Amino acid sequence: MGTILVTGAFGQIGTELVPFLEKKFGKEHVIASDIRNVEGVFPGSRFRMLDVSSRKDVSAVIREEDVTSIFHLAGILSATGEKNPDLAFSVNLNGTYNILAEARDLGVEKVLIPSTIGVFGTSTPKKGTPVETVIRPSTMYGITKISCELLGEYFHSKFGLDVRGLRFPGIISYRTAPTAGTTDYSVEMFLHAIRGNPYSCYLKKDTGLPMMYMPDAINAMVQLCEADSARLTRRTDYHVSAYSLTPGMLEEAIRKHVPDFHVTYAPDFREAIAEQWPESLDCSISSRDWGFSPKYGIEETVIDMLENLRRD
Ligand code: AKB
Repeated sequence: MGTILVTGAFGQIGTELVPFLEKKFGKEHVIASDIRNVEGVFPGSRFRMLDVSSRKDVSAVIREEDVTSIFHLAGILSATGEKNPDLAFSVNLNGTYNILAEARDLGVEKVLIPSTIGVFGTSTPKKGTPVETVIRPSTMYGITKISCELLGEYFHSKFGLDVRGLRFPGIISYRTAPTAGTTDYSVEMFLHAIRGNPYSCYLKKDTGLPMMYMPDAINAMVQLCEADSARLTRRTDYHVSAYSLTPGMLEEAIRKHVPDFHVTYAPDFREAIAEQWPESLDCSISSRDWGFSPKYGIEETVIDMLENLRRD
């Protein structure tokens, strides 16, 4: 068993992936890293500060910690990317290049890079969007993430680096609230409901997006990582998603359990981002190649979210 490096460990996915990997492989085999340290999030874990946009720092961490696989989660999401495109370009594109190039040079065995539905644009078919389709993103997030997918394929075909990746939809989770994306409304809605507050949603009531619950997202990443390479017909763009959700559908599903919950709709700039993305994804290639099979539907997600938020 080697050493797994997780970049962007304090983000929405990282805060759940790190403990999952530690439980599966042992704390001594996992290194959480992020640009800043947040005390108390990973008690007793191995941690390194890491700015992925510095190639020197990426190289030092991989060498000094004898890293054998990398979950490269560090990235700037869609909403922040539109506010600060320079930062998105530097972290997403330069950061990913640094990870791939140092992984190649230092003999890392495997690199997993999450991508996103943000790679799609308005000319992409909206429903049951296939993996191979028109891809013309117009956000800095989308432009950098499709470039990262292509970089991953390049490092695989040219240098034999084992790079894998999946296109995530919006992810619903209760441990760490996301704060930088377009799909964050879903988690915000739960947090307001549980606190007994009304919620003002920044998307329209009927804007549909593909979504999934965090345990399915974590399982998907680990499953893809462990899949037999010979069975993989794609490299960096496997689709994963569990359902198509609008804010109105989520409001209704939550109201079944929190009858007084009230939502108003005041779309802002994130509505324009969401309107460029698909409503649902075709995930059949992921199911066929490595057994992707999400467990949580909308109702199961809502019940589990409310249970965990109430307990916490
Ligand atoms: C975002 O909204 O930016 C992310 C994503 C779908 O990639 N959650």
